[in-house]
Amino acid sequence: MRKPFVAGNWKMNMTVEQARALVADMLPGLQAVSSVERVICPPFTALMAVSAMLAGTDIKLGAQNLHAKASGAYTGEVSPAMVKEFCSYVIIGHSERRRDFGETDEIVNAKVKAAFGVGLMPIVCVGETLEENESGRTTEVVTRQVKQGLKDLSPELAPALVIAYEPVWAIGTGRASTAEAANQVIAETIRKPLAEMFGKDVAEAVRILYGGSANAANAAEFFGMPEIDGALVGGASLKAADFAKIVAAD
Ligand code: G2H
Repeated sequence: MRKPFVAGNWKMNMTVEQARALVADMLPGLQAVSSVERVICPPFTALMAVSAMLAGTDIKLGAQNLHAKASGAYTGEVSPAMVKEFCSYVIIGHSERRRDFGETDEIVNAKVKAAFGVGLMPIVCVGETLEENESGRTTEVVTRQVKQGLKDLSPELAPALVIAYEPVWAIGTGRASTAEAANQVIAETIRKPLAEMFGKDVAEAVRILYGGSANAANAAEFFGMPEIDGALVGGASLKAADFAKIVAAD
């Protein structure tokens, strides 16, 4: 059985002071649902403050990115070991990073390996754009992202992966995918290639999330689907009551 998983991706929001207030607000609601793995992913600058607030709870911390290299002349970047000082998880290959920062499947692959190298668990994001969706290329694109992004990963590490299926056209638009459509893409273009790469048992162990305008009103529908194990939540994770409701729905 896969443990349900809900992560909040705060993106580039929240100063330290705002982060402290938001976490204080959502903590009681999140602590009430221990059957779900709950992860908060603030910006780097708020990790230390949020980490202190989560100490002694079973709520985990995640970062939104990392650099694949261990150290060196990479101005403005944060290494895997630096992320590991505070976090259990790290989001890798979010579509905003693919689109705005040129992250390729090869870079995603290097980051996934670098994360595992320091004991961080990656939340790997995949998903097709509107144009790819409308031209019938969803299967081809998402399968490629899975196969290239996880290429040559050890089958011993693979069960710890979390994968988020985030159709790009649904992100921040208020226009979520239907639960049925997301379930089908996850089964055919994520779990199936995982089975081909790592075997059926590994494919069955990997948690796969839906992301893209997930909210308190639609979460239960997604979580009712057999292939969907939770959600990666953006906008709605910035509202304490909404995020707690989403967690409670899983
Ligand atoms: C997708 C999601 C979180 P939102 O990016 O990763 O954001 O829920 O705001 O669409």
